[in-house]
Amino acid sequence: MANTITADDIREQFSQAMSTMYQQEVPQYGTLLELVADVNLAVLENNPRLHEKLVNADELARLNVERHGAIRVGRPEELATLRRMFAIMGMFPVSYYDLSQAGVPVHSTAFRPIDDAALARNPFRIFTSLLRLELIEDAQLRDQAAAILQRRDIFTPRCHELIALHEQTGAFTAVQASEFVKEALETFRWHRHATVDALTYHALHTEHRLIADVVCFPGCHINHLTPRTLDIDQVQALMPKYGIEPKILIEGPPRRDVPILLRQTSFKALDEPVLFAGEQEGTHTARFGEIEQRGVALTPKGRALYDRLLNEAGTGKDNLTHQLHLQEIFQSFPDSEMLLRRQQLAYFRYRLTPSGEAHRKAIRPGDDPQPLIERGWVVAQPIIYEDFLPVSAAGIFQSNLGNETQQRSHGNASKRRFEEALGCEVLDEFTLYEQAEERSKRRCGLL
Ligand code: OOG
Ligand code: NI
Repeated sequence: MANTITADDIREQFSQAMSTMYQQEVPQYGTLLELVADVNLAVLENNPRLHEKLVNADELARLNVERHGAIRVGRPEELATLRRMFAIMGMFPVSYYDLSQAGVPVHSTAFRPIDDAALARNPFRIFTSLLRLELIEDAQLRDQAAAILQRRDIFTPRCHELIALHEQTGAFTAVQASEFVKEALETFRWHRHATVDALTYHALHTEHRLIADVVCFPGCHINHLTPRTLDIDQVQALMPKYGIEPKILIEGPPRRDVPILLRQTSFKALDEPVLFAGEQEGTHTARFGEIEQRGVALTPKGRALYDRLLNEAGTGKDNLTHQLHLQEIFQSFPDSEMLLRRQQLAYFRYRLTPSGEAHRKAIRPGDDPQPLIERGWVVAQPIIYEDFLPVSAAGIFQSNLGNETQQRSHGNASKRRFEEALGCEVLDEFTLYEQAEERSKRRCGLL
């Protein structure tokens, strides 16, 4: 079909529509976008080499575009329908995150593009959490929450139809795709009208703020969007000047020469007016804005080292002290691309240079890439981390739940139950990075 459009096109349209909607809904998010754009511009002005690198990688135009968002749902069927919806946009569930260990009664996955070309086109991801009603201890409240959730449909009737249509035909025309994006957007829209009365809201809220957020509204409102910054420390420092209150700590690894994994921070969720059933007025605090800065994806060995050092560092009371402390602890994490590669701590994408192409015949499968890199035949570029970090995610959740750390360590991660709800297994992130590295090595004749 000539007028068929691709999953990548649909994801691109969808992420733009989400951004526009969220800027209208949460004006402070628009301010955050301005701040991020200002800082990115300043970084590029001071760093012509980085500027050139981004131009060469075709990344400049999309620099200030959102990289991820997050939603929370209440019922297994909702999660399963989201899986089908996101598949149409080329987004698939990767990794399982158990947040219950951090006192947050959800478990999660991230829907994201998985192949190299799709990631390069638009890496937009949605961190998606499913409420674990079984962690509500009060049986009566648990049943009540389940009954409330049972009554809602977070998808429009037309959205259901379009998902089914795409599953039958395998494609959308441009017109169908636009209609699909418009209908899908409704699922993530904010609703000022709660579905419950103030009493029910407060009962659920007292059990856990997150439970009230998931259960008491007719949709699964997008709770934040996250653009990419080139200097997260700078954005964090400037937030107050822009009238934005940052969360206390930047999550993730410290600033380094070679960035690893993911650093994130956010502004605190805003108090927003709501109307409960019976027209009683109140407020609800759930929605915020976040920024991220990504680095190289780590191998299981690198990740184990990261987890160990992060655990050793603990958390701090203020960001500056925390970052200095992290930097000290992370001195034992090698900070050059060469060492990360040689010690197999991180994943890289290999490419032949023109002189490498000219000597292709001299390259044998199994050759050590290092001498070839030194000879200028091969270049190795870090593979960017595309996933999330459970400790960081817990920190983001908690900063928006009033910093309360209600320990609720049931510890029993239920990956299997999550996958049953989802309707498929989640993909393994390490396998995806390893395959990307192997593909690139094979193209060079190194494998
Ligand atoms: C999700 C929090 C986690 C991240 O970037 O780690 C997250 C939520 O608050 O629903 O978005
Ligand atoms: Ni996030």
